[in-house]
Amino acid sequence: MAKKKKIVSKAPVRLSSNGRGQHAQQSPVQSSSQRTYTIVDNRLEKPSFSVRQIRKGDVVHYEVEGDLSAPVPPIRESQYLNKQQAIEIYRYMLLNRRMETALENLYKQGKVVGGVYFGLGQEACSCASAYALKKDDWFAPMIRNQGALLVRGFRAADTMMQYMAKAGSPTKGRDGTSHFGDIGERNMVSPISMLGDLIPVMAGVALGARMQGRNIAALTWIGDGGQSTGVTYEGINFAAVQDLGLVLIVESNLWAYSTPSEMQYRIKDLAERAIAYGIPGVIIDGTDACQVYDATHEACERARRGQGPTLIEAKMMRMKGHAIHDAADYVPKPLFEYWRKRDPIARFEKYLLSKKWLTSEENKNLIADVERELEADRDFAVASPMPEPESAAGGVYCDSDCHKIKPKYGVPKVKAGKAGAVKKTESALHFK
Ligand SMILES: Cc1ncc(C[n+]2csc(CCOP(=O)(O)OP(=O)(O)O)c2C)c(N)n1
Ligand SMILES: [Mg+2]
Repeated sequence: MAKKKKIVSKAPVRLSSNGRGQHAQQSPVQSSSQRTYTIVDNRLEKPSFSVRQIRKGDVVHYEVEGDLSAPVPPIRESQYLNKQQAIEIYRYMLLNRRMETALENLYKQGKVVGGVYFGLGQEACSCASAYALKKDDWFAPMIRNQGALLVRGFRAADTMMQYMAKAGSPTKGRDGTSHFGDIGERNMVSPISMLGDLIPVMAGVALGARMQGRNIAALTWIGDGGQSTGVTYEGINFAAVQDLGLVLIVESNLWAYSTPSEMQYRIKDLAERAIAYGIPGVIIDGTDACQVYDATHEACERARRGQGPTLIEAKMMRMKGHAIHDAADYVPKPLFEYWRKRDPIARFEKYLLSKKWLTSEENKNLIADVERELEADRDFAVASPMPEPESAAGGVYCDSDCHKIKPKYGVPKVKAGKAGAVKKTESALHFK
């Protein structure tokens, strides 16, 4: 029998702009029918490395290849943030980090019921994006966005009590992690664990607002792994054809559980997916608070003008395991070292100091103030009671007169017509 010839792919490998290895497409034939698309890339550096899976028998590990020696880029000047806003974002980022450190300690003391999720290295992505929202906008956080809750008015004590299942927690002790919302005051849709499912829900929130005659921004986040789910496609596509104000931040943090992004998708950058939806796509450095704020602010403004959704890809790295149970031993150590140098808080602190928006004395006071707030919140959360057993039969959101949920804005006020700038006589839904 003829021996089978081993086929070796000679396709050239190109490095994507977050360093992911990728087989280049066949060289494009230049012709007048060639289409070109633009993805805005606001980053001041484009990392060039990729993660490769090495298999030895049944054992698999990952290695990183490429240039990991590049100097840390400066923070990009914001076109919109003033001194006071920038300092506020910095404070939220600090609070976000300290709160998660405290949660890790509470877990180790056996006070947490269940696991703990962290957004280490992603504080700029969570806090600076939520900061771009206005009062009437809506948001739906995922597990890495505990900082966004702080920006929207939750206290660190709320999240801590939630993890400890205390009676005073947002779910009155009925959930140990993040499954709570606030449709009354903070316009927050509860996280949904099924990855991607928040996207059509947030498109629906934007549609609901339009039916009331208003356009709003509806912000949510999705991981680089989660964005591959079918419902993500359906949700963005619906928002795109209806010009709904969905602002989707893809948290491109290089890992989904223990799977590197190289093994999750084949395109160069996830922002490119925007091309297929027919909406704007933007790449930003997710460790640069100014870039995060500016891109989200612009996307929110577009949303409020009724011009439809925007997809923002924030490049960064998940600096811990998936949750507290995961030591992330599979992540090549040099990757941690590379991204630790790009710590979003240290970078922003340096930026504020060098811009003289903060003196080192003011910085010291601000950090001490955050620590004081955090410690008070932690002590309050730890001392607060567990729920009474008999309360288990009660509702999560309703104390009495259970479960009548009143519509927040009333019934639809607009009728058939086109989307975009909404007038009383126009339709919320536009049919083509
Ligand atoms: C539809 C669906 N599939 C699988 C899971 C299990 N799951 C939860 S988180 C996770 C990894 C998510 O990775 P990514 O989206 O990159 O977010 P990251 O954890 O990196 O922030 C998986 C597979 C899920 N919750 N929902
Ligand atoms: Mg991920």
